[in-house]
Formats: sequence, structure tokens, C-alpha cells
Amino acid sequence: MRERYKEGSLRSAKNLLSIIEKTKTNDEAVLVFLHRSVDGDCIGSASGICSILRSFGVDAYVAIPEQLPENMKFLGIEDLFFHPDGDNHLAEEFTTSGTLAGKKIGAAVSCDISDSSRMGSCGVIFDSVEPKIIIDHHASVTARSDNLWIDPDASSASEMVFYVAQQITELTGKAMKDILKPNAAKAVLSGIVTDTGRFTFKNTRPETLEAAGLLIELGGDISEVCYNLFDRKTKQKFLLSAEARSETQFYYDDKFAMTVVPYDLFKRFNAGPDGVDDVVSAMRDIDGVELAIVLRELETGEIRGNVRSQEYFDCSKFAEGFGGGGHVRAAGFTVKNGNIYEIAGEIVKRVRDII
Ligand SMILES: [Mn+2]
Repeated sequence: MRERYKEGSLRSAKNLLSIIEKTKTNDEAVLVFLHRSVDGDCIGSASGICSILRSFGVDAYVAIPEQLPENMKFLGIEDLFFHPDGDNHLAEEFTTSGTLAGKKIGAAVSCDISDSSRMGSCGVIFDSVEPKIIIDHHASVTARSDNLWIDPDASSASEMVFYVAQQITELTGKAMKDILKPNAAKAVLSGIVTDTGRFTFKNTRPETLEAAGLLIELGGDISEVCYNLFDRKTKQKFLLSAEARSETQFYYDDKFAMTVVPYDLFKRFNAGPDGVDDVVSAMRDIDGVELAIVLRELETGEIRGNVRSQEYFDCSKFAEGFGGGGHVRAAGFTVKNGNIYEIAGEIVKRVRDII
């Protein structure tokens, strides 16, 4: 493990071992949290932590405010999840007595997110639990304390979780294969693959590939992961993506490309909200384009923006202007109410002065 990860990962590993001890002594459960609009990295890192906790005999679940996307079902990790809004016996028990399988929630871990406002309906649960451990790589997080490990230079929260797992093996003598079972290793690998654009983004470092290599040895199948997360698509998604691409508008000497996808289009093509997931990076890769934005309208009326840049445009800062955040080259935001075309007009105006 590279020097730069040692301090943070060791601290997180010790924090994790101390909540394992506390919750086992008190017969409590642990919840692992992630962000809404789930992606491969938050799913991968949270599943990794949940599996580590379970390998020590802790009753741990990943609290998820939405359904696991179709293209992540291949991971075979659905038994890790707790849907507080779902129609299931755990949700019913939790709503009536605040317990999970008879146990009180004794600690919380959050992965790829530090802020409960981005956890959807799970945010209130996160706020109510102590102690908390946070493992995140978002640049917008400025808080620093003993229970946080924030590294904006790490490729992904999943890569960070991998180092935490390595530290736990050092501290406890348990083998890596016993704390990260094959499906969990595959999930953590998926997180790294997602946030590095399958090892093509600038956040891919030599150690990122080393971590991925070890995860493959532990049972992560790289071709299965890449096929499911990047290449596989339905016919509806393929056609909607083509339509969204052909509707792209170019501004400011073609340095800014944006496409607007109203809910009507999703309906016309009978495609889900992930139907245009592949469009924004394809737009960003057009010669001369510095900034690419895909604006989509969800069934709920919310407007979601995905922001990507090539060289200098600060996507995270721009997304913050619309209540979102993320990374310098990749960020996003969700606007609760509004007209998608008016928001597009406002974006074009705000980009003019900074592009
Ligand atoms: Mn991430």
C-alpha cells in the first residue's frame, strides 16, 4: 500500500474494529449508508464494508433509499441491503420498533458520501445513529475529524475500502479472502471500475491497478464487471441514447455541449432513467469540447444534471451552484422542481463567463 493511504486507512480500520467490538458486546446492528442515485462506487464501497462487518459476525446491512439498478443485479449482493421504504418484514419492524432483526442500530458507516442530505429517505436514520465512520473521496467535503477519512485524490471510495480491508487483515490476522468474499470483491472492483471509467480517467494510478488485480484474485471477474456496467444495454436504451446524442446543442465555439432529455423522451422510448447514462462522457470526448452536460427529467419531476469536463472546467464548483457536488472532472446535481428548458437556459448563461 502506498504511503499516502496508510494513515487514513489504518485509522478507519481501527474505527471499524472498535464498532465491531462495541456492537457485538451490546448485541447491536450496524447500518452502512450510501448516496441516492446509487452508482457502482457507492454500492461497491458500502457492500465491501458490510461484508467485512458480517465476516466478524456483526449484523450489518446497507441502507438503500431506492432499488438496486438492473445492471448491478449480477453482483449477487441483494441480501446485504435493507430498504427502509420497502415492503418487507425488516422495514416493517424498523418502522414500528426502530430495530433490525431484534437489534438496535449501534453504529453507522457511510461510504462515498458524507452528507445525510444526499442519502434520500435514509438520511434521517444516519443522523440518528452514533458513532459514525465516514469514508469518502469527494472534494467538496471540508470537515476533518478522527472518524472521517476523506481523500479527494483516491480514485474511488471502493479503492479506499480495499485499503481498509488490507489494514484489517494486518491488525487481526484474518485473511483477505475471509473478509472480502468473492461477491464483495466483485462489488468493490465494480466501484473502482465505475469511478475510473474502467481505468481510463486521470484518477487511475499504478496502485489503483494493483488493488484491482488483487480484487480479481479474490473473485472479481473484470470482463463480467465491465460488460454489465458499461457495455450491456437494452434496445430501448440504445435508441434513446442515439436520440439524446443527435439532439446535442453546442455553444461557445463548440467548447460546451449539452443535451436535454425531458421525461417524455424516456416514455417515448420506454427506457428507464439510466437510459442516457452513456451519453455525457461520449459528449465530453468530442474534439474541442471542454464541458459536457446531460440534463434529464425524472418521472418524479426532478431534474438531474451530469457534468463532465476535459481539462480545466471545475465541474464540482459548477454543480454546487445548483445544489450538487462531486469531483473536479465529474459532478452532478438534482433540482427538485423546475422546468427543464429554463434550467438549461440558466446553465448556458452561467457557463458563458467561465468556459
Ligand atoms: Mn465515488
